Amino acid sequence: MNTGQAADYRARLRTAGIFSVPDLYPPQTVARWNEILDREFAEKADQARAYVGADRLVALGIAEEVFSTPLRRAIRALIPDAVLYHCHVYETAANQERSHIHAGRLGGWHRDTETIRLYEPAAAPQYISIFVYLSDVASGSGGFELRTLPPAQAIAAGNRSVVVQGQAGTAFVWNRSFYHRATPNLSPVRRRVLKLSIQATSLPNDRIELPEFARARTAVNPADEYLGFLLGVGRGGPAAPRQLPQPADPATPPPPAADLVPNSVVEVGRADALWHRVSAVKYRLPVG
Ligand SMILES: O=C(O)CCC(=O)C(=O)O
Ligand SMILES: [Fe+2]
Repeated sequence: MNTGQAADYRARLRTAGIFSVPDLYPPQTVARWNEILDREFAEKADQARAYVGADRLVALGIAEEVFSTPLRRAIRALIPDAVLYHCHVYETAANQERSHIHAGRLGGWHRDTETIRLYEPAAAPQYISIFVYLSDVASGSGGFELRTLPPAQAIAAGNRSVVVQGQAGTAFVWNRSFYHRATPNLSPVRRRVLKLSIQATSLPNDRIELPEFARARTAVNPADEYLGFLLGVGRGGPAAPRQLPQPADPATPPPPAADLVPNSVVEVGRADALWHRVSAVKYRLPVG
């Protein structure tokens, strides 16, 4: 394990909450996935939000390429015994004036509920997502936005944020405990994202037992022990204890991180922000 790079990743996720990983995948690899995924999504083009799940990604041979050697190194550096929580590609509708998720309040700004209670500002980030844009995301095309301030401070108008923009293949890692949202996709193109979330094996994980992951586990190449581990093979099983496979090349560093510089500010109404603070107190959430 390259401890310097791991410490750098974690420090970035604790402070700014986000960093990018330049050139994680060759453009031709991303283009090939998209050709395959175009067929998967063709029949779902009328759905406001459409998914291709972990099981399909394994069956289509995409998962094997997604979990490339550099990505495996990055995951091990972030959370050594990581298990997946999300592993899918999703598309969100074009020509929208609102965020595709949690749009009703705070303009879509939220923290992922399951991450809130265990959030500790000084600890290593426990809930992490890795996004790879599979469509080009420019200004107005529904980019992911994250407030670059730790969440112990309640969200307020004028806080700095980053809206991630970039071509298909743009990869970034973010702390799910931070405030974030999807900006409205005003553009005429559906936004396509590969979404992976990871967390330590010991944490509650209601999603890894879903049929999507159960099917992925039966389809994964049994010789690929680390991918099996990520997909939860052996979890809770009575047979062989779940062993974390050793990396073949522990001394090789994971890919370097790069800054994502704040390029926007949070826009929320005063009444919304006040309502949010009050409900945080009511539910004893560590906010405000
Ligand atoms: O689709 C997005 O940009 C944000 C989705 C989101 O809120 C999440 O992944 O937790
Ligand atoms: Fe979220």
